[in-house]
Amino acid sequence: MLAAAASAAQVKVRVEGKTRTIFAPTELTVSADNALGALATAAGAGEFYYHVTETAFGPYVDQIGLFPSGGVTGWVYKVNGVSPPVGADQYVVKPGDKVLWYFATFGPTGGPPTLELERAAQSCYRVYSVDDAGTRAPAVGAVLHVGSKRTVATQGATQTVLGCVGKHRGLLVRATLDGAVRSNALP
Ligand code: B12
Repeated sequence: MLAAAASAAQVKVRVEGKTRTIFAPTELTVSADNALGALATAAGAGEFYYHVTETAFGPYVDQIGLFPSGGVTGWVYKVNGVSPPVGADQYVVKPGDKVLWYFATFGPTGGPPTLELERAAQSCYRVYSVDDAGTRAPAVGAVLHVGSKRTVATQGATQTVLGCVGKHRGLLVRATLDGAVRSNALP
Protein backbone atom coordinates (compact mmCIF):
# COMPACT_ATOMS: atom_id res chain seq x y z
CA MET A 1 0.00 0.00 0.00
CA LEU A 2 1.18 3.50 -0.76
CA ALA A 3 1.76 5.90 2.12
CA ALA A 4 -0.77 8.71 2.13
CA ALA A 5 0.70 11.81 0.54
CA ALA A 6 0.51 15.08 2.48
CA SER A 7 -2.63 16.81 1.25
CA ALA A 8 -2.07 20.21 -0.25
CA ALA A 9 -3.79 23.25 1.20
CA GLN A 10 -5.03 26.41 -0.49
CA VAL A 11 -2.86 29.24 0.88
CA LYS A 12 -2.23 32.87 0.01
CA VAL A 13 1.28 33.87 -1.08
CA ARG A 14 3.12 37.17 -1.57
CA VAL A 15 6.82 37.73 -2.24
CA GLU A 16 8.37 41.08 -1.30
CA GLY A 17 11.78 41.85 -2.80
CA LYS A 18 14.44 44.31 -1.74
CA THR A 19 13.03 47.28 -3.67
CA ARG A 20 9.73 46.04 -5.10
CA THR A 21 7.07 43.36 -4.90
CA ILE A 22 8.12 40.26 -6.81
CA PHE A 23 4.84 38.36 -6.68
CA ALA A 24 1.17 39.06 -5.96
CA PRO A 25 0.81 42.41 -4.13
CA THR A 26 -2.81 41.45 -3.39
CA GLU A 27 -1.78 37.87 -2.43
CA LEU A 28 -2.56 34.97 -4.74
CA THR A 29 -4.10 31.66 -3.69
CA VAL A 30 -1.96 28.64 -4.54
CA SER A 31 -1.99 24.99 -3.59
CA ALA A 32 0.95 23.87 -1.40
CA ASP A 33 2.04 21.35 1.27
CA ASN A 34 4.50 23.60 3.05
CA ALA A 35 5.99 27.12 2.97
CA LEU A 36 8.70 26.07 0.51
CA GLY A 37 6.11 24.55 -1.79
CA ALA A 38 4.12 27.79 -1.66
CA LEU A 39 7.21 29.66 -2.92
CA ALA A 40 7.83 27.06 -5.63
CA THR A 41 4.25 27.31 -6.89
CA ALA A 42 4.40 31.12 -6.80
CA ALA A 43 7.67 31.05 -8.77
CA GLY A 44 6.03 28.92 -11.43
CA ALA A 45 2.97 31.15 -11.61
CA GLY A 46 5.02 34.36 -11.63
CA GLU A 47 7.96 33.07 -13.70
CA PHE A 48 10.49 34.44 -11.20
CA TYR A 49 13.81 32.89 -10.28
CA TYR A 50 14.46 31.24 -6.92
CA HIS A 51 17.22 28.90 -5.78
CA VAL A 52 17.39 26.31 -3.04
CA THR A 53 20.67 24.95 -1.66
CA GLU A 54 21.29 22.08 0.78
CA THR A 55 22.70 23.11 4.18
CA ALA A 56 23.31 21.37 7.50
CA PHE A 57 19.81 22.55 8.54
CA GLY A 58 18.16 21.26 5.35
CA PRO A 59 17.00 23.00 2.16
CA TYR A 60 17.68 26.74 2.26
CA VAL A 61 16.34 29.40 -0.13
CA ASP A 62 19.50 31.37 -0.90
CA GLN A 63 18.09 33.54 -3.70
CA ILE A 64 14.79 34.90 -5.00
CA GLY A 65 14.75 37.14 -8.06
CA LEU A 66 17.95 39.14 -8.47
CA PHE A 67 19.32 39.14 -4.95
CA PRO A 68 21.23 36.31 -3.23
CA SER A 69 21.60 36.03 0.54
CA GLY A 70 24.86 36.84 2.35
CA GLY A 71 26.05 37.72 5.84
CA VAL A 72 22.96 38.34 7.97
CA THR A 73 20.82 39.35 4.98
CA GLY A 74 18.64 37.02 2.97
CA TRP A 75 15.24 35.49 2.34
CA VAL A 76 12.91 34.71 5.22
CA TYR A 77 9.28 33.71 5.48
CA LYS A 78 6.34 34.31 7.78
CA VAL A 79 3.06 32.44 8.07
CA ASN A 80 0.11 34.52 9.31
CA GLY A 81 2.56 37.20 10.47
CA VAL A 82 4.72 34.84 12.55
CA SER A 83 8.32 33.91 11.65
CA PRO A 84 8.55 30.13 12.20
CA PRO A 85 11.77 28.79 13.78
CA VAL A 86 12.04 25.92 11.28
CA GLY A 87 13.02 25.46 7.65
CA ALA A 88 10.33 26.27 5.09
CA ASP A 89 10.10 22.63 3.93
CA GLN A 90 9.24 21.64 7.52
CA TYR A 91 6.40 24.13 7.96
CA VAL A 92 3.18 22.33 6.94
CA VAL A 93 0.57 24.84 5.82
CA LYS A 94 -3.16 24.80 6.60
CA PRO A 95 -5.99 26.01 4.36
CA GLY A 96 -6.24 29.82 4.51
CA ASP A 97 -2.68 30.41 5.76
CA LYS A 98 -0.95 33.54 4.49
CA VAL A 99 2.64 32.87 3.46
CA LEU A 100 4.94 35.86 3.00
CA TRP A 101 8.51 35.58 1.67
CA TYR A 102 10.68 38.70 1.95
CA PHE A 103 14.20 40.02 1.77
CA ALA A 104 15.50 41.07 5.18
CA THR A 105 18.55 41.95 7.23
CA PHE A 106 18.59 40.47 10.72
CA GLY A 107 19.98 42.38 13.69
CA PRO A 108 20.33 41.63 17.41
CA THR A 109 16.56 42.04 17.89
CA GLY A 110 15.54 39.91 14.92
CA GLY A 111 14.22 40.88 11.51
CA PRO A 112 12.39 43.99 10.32
CA PRO A 113 8.67 44.30 11.07
CA THR A 114 6.30 43.53 8.23
CA LEU A 115 3.40 45.89 7.46
CA GLU A 116 -0.22 44.78 7.17
CA LEU A 117 -2.90 46.88 5.54
CA GLU A 118 -6.59 46.50 6.43
CA ARG A 119 -9.58 48.40 5.14
CA ALA A 120 -11.25 50.44 7.90
CA ALA A 121 -14.03 52.19 6.00
CA GLN A 122 -14.57 53.19 2.41
CA SER A 123 -11.22 54.57 1.15
CA CYS A 124 -9.72 54.48 4.68
CA TYR A 125 -7.09 51.97 5.77
CA ARG A 126 -5.42 50.86 9.00
CA VAL A 127 -1.72 49.99 9.01
CA TYR A 128 -0.09 47.57 11.46
CA SER A 129 3.54 46.75 12.08
CA VAL A 130 4.02 43.05 12.88
CA ASP A 131 7.14 41.67 14.63
CA ASP A 132 8.67 38.19 14.22
CA ALA A 133 6.40 36.81 16.98
CA GLY A 134 3.35 38.06 15.09
CA THR A 135 2.56 40.82 17.58
CA ARG A 136 0.75 43.72 15.94
CA ALA A 137 1.28 47.39 16.77
CA PRO A 138 0.04 50.53 15.01
CA ALA A 139 2.57 51.42 12.26
CA VAL A 140 3.25 54.97 13.39
CA GLY A 141 4.43 57.19 10.53
CA ALA A 142 3.42 54.78 7.77
CA VAL A 143 2.69 56.30 4.37
CA LEU A 144 -0.09 55.10 2.06
CA HIS A 145 0.68 54.82 -1.66
CA VAL A 146 -2.21 55.13 -4.10
CA GLY A 147 -1.06 53.53 -7.34
CA SER A 148 2.49 54.63 -8.13
CA LYS A 149 2.03 58.41 -8.14
CA ARG A 150 0.15 59.62 -5.05
CA THR A 151 1.05 59.28 -1.36
CA VAL A 152 -1.09 60.04 1.70
CA ALA A 153 0.21 60.44 5.26
CA THR A 154 -1.44 58.38 8.00
CA GLN A 155 -2.67 59.79 11.31
CA GLY A 156 -2.60 58.31 14.79
CA ALA A 157 -0.19 56.80 17.23
CA THR A 158 -0.93 54.56 20.19
CA GLN A 159 -4.36 53.17 19.30
CA THR A 160 -4.67 53.04 15.53
CA VAL A 161 -2.81 54.32 12.52
CA LEU A 162 -5.30 55.30 9.84
CA GLY A 163 -5.18 57.00 6.46
CA CYS A 164 -7.96 57.98 4.05
CA VAL A 165 -7.07 58.21 0.39
CA GLY A 166 -10.34 59.41 -1.20
CA LYS A 167 -11.42 58.21 -4.63
CA HIS A 168 -8.92 55.84 -6.20
CA ARG A 169 -10.87 53.87 -8.76
CA GLY A 170 -8.82 51.04 -10.22
CA LEU A 171 -5.72 51.85 -8.17
CA LEU A 172 -4.26 49.68 -5.43
CA VAL A 173 -3.33 51.10 -2.01
CA ARG A 174 -0.35 49.90 0.04
CA ALA A 175 1.73 51.13 2.96
CA THR A 176 5.43 51.71 3.52
CA LEU A 177 7.47 52.73 6.54
CA ASP A 178 11.25 53.12 6.85
CA GLY A 179 12.79 49.95 8.25
CA ALA A 180 9.67 47.82 7.65
CA VAL A 181 8.69 45.43 4.86
CA ARG A 182 6.04 46.99 2.56
CA SER A 183 2.44 45.90 3.07
CA ASN A 184 -0.01 43.90 1.05
CA ALA A 185 -2.01 45.94 -1.44
CA LEU A 186 -5.80 46.45 -1.35
CA PRO A 187 -8.19 47.94 -3.89
C1 B12 B 1 22.57 34.30 9.69
C2 B12 B 1 21.34 33.45 9.81
C3 B12 B 1 20.34 33.64 8.87
C4 B12 B 1 20.48 34.59 7.68
C5 B12 B 1 21.29 33.84 6.60
C6 B12 B 1 21.96 34.81 5.63
C7 B12 B 1 22.91 34.06 4.71
N1 B12 B 1 24.15 34.36 4.81
O1 B12 B 1 22.47 33.26 3.90
C8 B12 B 1 18.98 34.85 7.33
C9 B12 B 1 18.50 36.04 8.15
C10 B12 B 1 18.66 35.08 5.87
C11 B12 B 1 18.35 33.56 7.88
C12 B12 B 1 17.16 33.07 7.42
C13 B12 B 1 16.48 32.03 8.05
N2 B12 B 1 16.83 31.39 9.18
CO1 B12 B 1 18.57 31.59 9.98
N3 B12 B 1 20.13 31.78 10.99
C14 B12 B 1 21.19 32.52 10.85
C15 B12 B 1 22.18 32.26 12.02
C16 B12 B 1 22.01 33.42 13.01
C17 B12 B 1 23.61 32.09 11.63
C18 B12 B 1 23.91 31.13 10.43
C19 B12 B 1 25.35 31.29 9.97
O2 B12 B 1 25.69 32.28 9.30
N4 B12 B 1 26.19 30.34 10.30
C20 B12 B 1 27.62 30.42 9.98
C21 B12 B 1 27.92 29.81 8.59
C22 B12 B 1 29.44 29.76 8.28
O3 B12 B 1 27.45 28.45 8.58
P1 B12 B 1 26.52 27.91 7.41
O4 B12 B 1 26.02 26.55 7.74
O5 B12 B 1 27.16 28.09 6.06
O6 B12 B 1 25.30 28.91 7.50
C23 B12 B 1 24.34 28.97 6.49
C24 B12 B 1 23.04 28.30 6.85
O7 B12 B 1 22.89 28.35 8.25
C25 B12 B 1 22.01 29.15 6.15
N5 B12 B 1 20.82 29.32 6.98
C26 B12 B 1 20.54 30.34 7.77
N6 B12 B 1 19.37 30.17 8.37
C27 B12 B 1 18.89 28.98 7.93
C28 B12 B 1 17.70 28.32 8.24
C29 B12 B 1 17.43 27.09 7.67
C30 B12 B 1 16.18 26.38 8.03
C31 B12 B 1 18.34 26.54 6.74
C32 B12 B 1 17.99 25.25 6.09
C33 B12 B 1 19.55 27.20 6.44
C34 B12 B 1 19.80 28.43 7.03
O8 B12 B 1 22.60 30.44 5.92
C35 B12 B 1 23.95 30.41 6.37
C36 B12 B 1 24.83 31.18 5.45
O9 B12 B 1 24.84 30.60 4.16
C37 B12 B 1 21.58 30.93 12.59
C38 B12 B 1 21.78 30.69 14.10
C39 B12 B 1 23.14 30.11 14.37
N7 B12 B 1 23.78 30.72 15.30
O10 B12 B 1 23.53 29.16 13.71
C40 B12 B 1 20.10 31.02 12.21
C41 B12 B 1 19.32 29.73 11.98
C42 B12 B 1 20.16 28.75 11.20
N8 B12 B 1 18.20 30.17 11.16
C43 B12 B 1 17.09 29.60 11.44
C44 B12 B 1 15.86 29.81 10.78
C45 B12 B 1 14.64 29.14 11.32
C46 B12 B 1 15.80 30.62 9.63
C47 B12 B 1 14.58 30.83 8.73
C48 B12 B 1 13.85 29.53 8.35
C49 B12 B 1 13.62 31.83 9.44
C50 B12 B 1 12.35 32.11 8.69
N9 B12 B 1 11.22 32.00 9.38
O11 B12 B 1 12.34 32.46 7.53
C51 B12 B 1 15.21 31.52 7.49
C52 B12 B 1 15.55 30.61 6.30
C53 B12 B 1 14.50 30.61 5.22
C54 B12 B 1 15.12 30.26 3.89
N10 B12 B 1 15.67 31.25 3.21
O12 B12 B 1 15.06 29.12 3.47
C55 B12 B 1 17.23 28.59 12.58
C56 B12 B 1 17.23 27.15 12.05
C57 B12 B 1 16.48 26.23 12.99
C58 B12 B 1 16.33 24.86 12.41
N11 B12 B 1 16.81 23.90 13.13
O13 B12 B 1 15.80 24.64 11.33
C59 B12 B 1 18.57 29.07 13.23
C60 B12 B 1 19.37 27.95 13.90
C61 B12 B 1 18.20 30.18 14.26
C62 B12 B 1 17.30 29.66 15.37
N12 B12 B 1 17.85 29.31 16.49
O14 B12 B 1 16.09 29.62 15.22
N13 B12 B 1 19.11 33.03 8.85
